[in-house]
Amino acid sequence: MARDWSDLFITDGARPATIGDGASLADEPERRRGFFKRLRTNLSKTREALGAEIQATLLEGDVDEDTWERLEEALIMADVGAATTARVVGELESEAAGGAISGGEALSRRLAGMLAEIARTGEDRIDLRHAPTVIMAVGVNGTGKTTTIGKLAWHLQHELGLKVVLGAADTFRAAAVQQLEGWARRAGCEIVSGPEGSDPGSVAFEAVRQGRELGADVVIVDTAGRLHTQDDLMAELAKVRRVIAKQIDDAPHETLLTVDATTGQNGLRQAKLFSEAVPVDGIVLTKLDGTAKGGIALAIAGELGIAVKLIGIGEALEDLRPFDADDYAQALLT
Ligand SMILES: Nc1nc2c(ncn2[C@@H]2O[C@H](COP(=O)(O)OP(=O)(O)OP(=O)(O)O)[C@@H](O)[C@H]2O)c(=O)[nH]1
Ligand SMILES: [Mg+2]
Repeated sequence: MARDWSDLFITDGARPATIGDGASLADEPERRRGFFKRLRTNLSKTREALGAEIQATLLEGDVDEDTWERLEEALIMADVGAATTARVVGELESEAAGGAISGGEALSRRLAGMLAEIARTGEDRIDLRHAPTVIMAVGVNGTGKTTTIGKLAWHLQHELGLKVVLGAADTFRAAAVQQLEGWARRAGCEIVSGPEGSDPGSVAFEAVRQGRELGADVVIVDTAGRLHTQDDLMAELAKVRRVIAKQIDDAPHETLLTVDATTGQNGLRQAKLFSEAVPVDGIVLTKLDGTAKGGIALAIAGELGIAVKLIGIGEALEDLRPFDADDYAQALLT
């Protein structure tokens, strides 16, 4: 069953789980099941791109030369990426040749297992055992950084009982600060901001300073959107990190890159270039609702070895969830 918020975060002990909106912990399995259903619905376009081909292959029963070609095409169509596709199909083919897989159903099961294995790469949790843990959100314009931070803050405060401070280091647009202020009000947490056009590093510095002073558990720093090809702006991210490290040596502890799933292979390129500019610890894959390119999670995990930690399947608070590799693979195929 889907991973829960408490599975995503490493904390140092029991915290009061004060689920908001009057829900109780007993409702949690129901909520998780509900999310899986919605994940499946939201991945329907990707599943159609992938599934029709695979289903046709499976119905035929026999696994032959055609099977591999069709499977390869289907995975590429779903934006799984050339390298990861070649790896998956190559492995399946050799397992089939060795007699380990026979028939469509066994192939489908093995494929689901393999996709889940690829998606489950590296450290897929977020360590919150620092005082405070500093999380920084980076990514291309409009990919969902601010929204993700807002939702994350809400879940940390209300479900894990943690104290959060937000840093509005997107000083590029005044509206960006207002947007984050709205989320801070909703989550009930403090926010640190500076005037429009001020130095993002100094806002980040001040946010971490105040986080320490207030005894916050987590400080989340928002940054302005930037293209992965804008070298000067990418260098600015490294600078913001250095300024944060002046407050806490090993901070930021977690750098999350938001990737818009609808951009497909471009998302892989974004992840590659961002991770060359700053260490990226995890991916937030947003807008999985309504895209046929949902296989991009596999391309990023398979080719770059960066774990997808969170997924967004809509704009509402409950639409952000910890990523679950098994659920994802299952929802892609069946
Ligand atoms: N459908 C859908 N929309 C989303 C999701 N995540 C974010 N959005 C929407 O995407 C739009 C952009 O989100 P923001 O959070 O402002 O993106 P950002 O990366 O902070 O943008 P900049 O600060 O301009 O770089 C908003 O309208 C969000 O509501 C998602 O998972 N699904
Ligand atoms: Mg933003």
